[in-house]
Amino acid sequence: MSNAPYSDTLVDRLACAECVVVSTGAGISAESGIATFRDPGGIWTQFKPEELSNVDAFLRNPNLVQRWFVERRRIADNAAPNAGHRALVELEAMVSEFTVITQNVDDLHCRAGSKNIIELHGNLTRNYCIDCKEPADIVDEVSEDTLVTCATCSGLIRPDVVWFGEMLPEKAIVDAFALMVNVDVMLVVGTSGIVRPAADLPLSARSNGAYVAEINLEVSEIGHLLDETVLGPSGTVLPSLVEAVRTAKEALIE
Ligand code: BV8
Ligand code: ZN
Repeated sequence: MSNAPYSDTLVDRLACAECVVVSTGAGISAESGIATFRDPGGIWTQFKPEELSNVDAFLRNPNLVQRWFVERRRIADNAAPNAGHRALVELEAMVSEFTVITQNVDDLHCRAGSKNIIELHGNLTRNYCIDCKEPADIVDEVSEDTLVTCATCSGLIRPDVVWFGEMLPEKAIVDAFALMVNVDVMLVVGTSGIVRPAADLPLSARSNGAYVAEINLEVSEIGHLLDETVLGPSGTVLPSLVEAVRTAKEALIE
């Protein structure tokens, strides 16, 4: 057994897998400098989800929520994909059926070059009008005494992200659960496993016979229900794991 933080089983299962799914949360972007939600200093520790990421909060104080999302998009735009995001691009090239399912709204998987992405909670780079649903251009600045409104109907502009209490995009959640039927190996990277229905996906995969391993700094809320917890930062663990899978795949061919 090497001194790697992951098991030989995980490497072998990934090397032989036809269908691999990687589900990611805020933790995979932490090493890009984007604060997570629930870690000390995380986004929510400054605000409560009910304060900002829900429709009532937005209608109650649209300027605050618009300013908060413009700030979060600025942070995401100034961040770069890290070695963890890039390792998933390499893994995608090695596996016949590969999908990243992300809870993140920072667009970093797309910018890293991942091709097959399901965005469960939307994307900060898109905005729309709450009344006519027209897509709206992003704005770089919202001052305290203005509101960003729709050029077509003057409705309020909101980010295209899923707020608490809102349904996830229908196609995203249907496609995600459909993948859980035949997935061979699922990696769950950098998520506390608290937010549903995203946290139900790995459990569904496991009940269908997949090998499910999480990569996290600690055991998540669902870690005890998975096959393996790999402890370590995803920006270090993922590149090492993908290299080990590449070596194992080469050995299979020899
Ligand atoms: C819905 C976009 C249904 C906005 C977000 C049961 C079923 C259905 C719903 C519910 C349910 N129980 C409760 C609910 C309600 C709610 C929910 O889940 N609440 C939680 C808090 C209990 N769910 C919803 O409201 C969902 N809607 O299901 O509607 C419905 C039914 C009928 C009618 C109407 C509706 C919508 C949920 C989506 C909310 N939107 N984001 C925004 O960004 O502002 S959620 C938000 O949290 C982000 O998307 C984020 O990704 C997500 C989850 O957090 P994590 O990604 O896990 O991040 P976190 O900080 O928590 O954890 C980071 C982890 O990384 C940690 O474990 C840490 O150890 C690790 N880490 C840190 N650094 C590293 C690392 N790991 C590796 N390497 C590192 N370097
Ligand atoms: Zn409009």
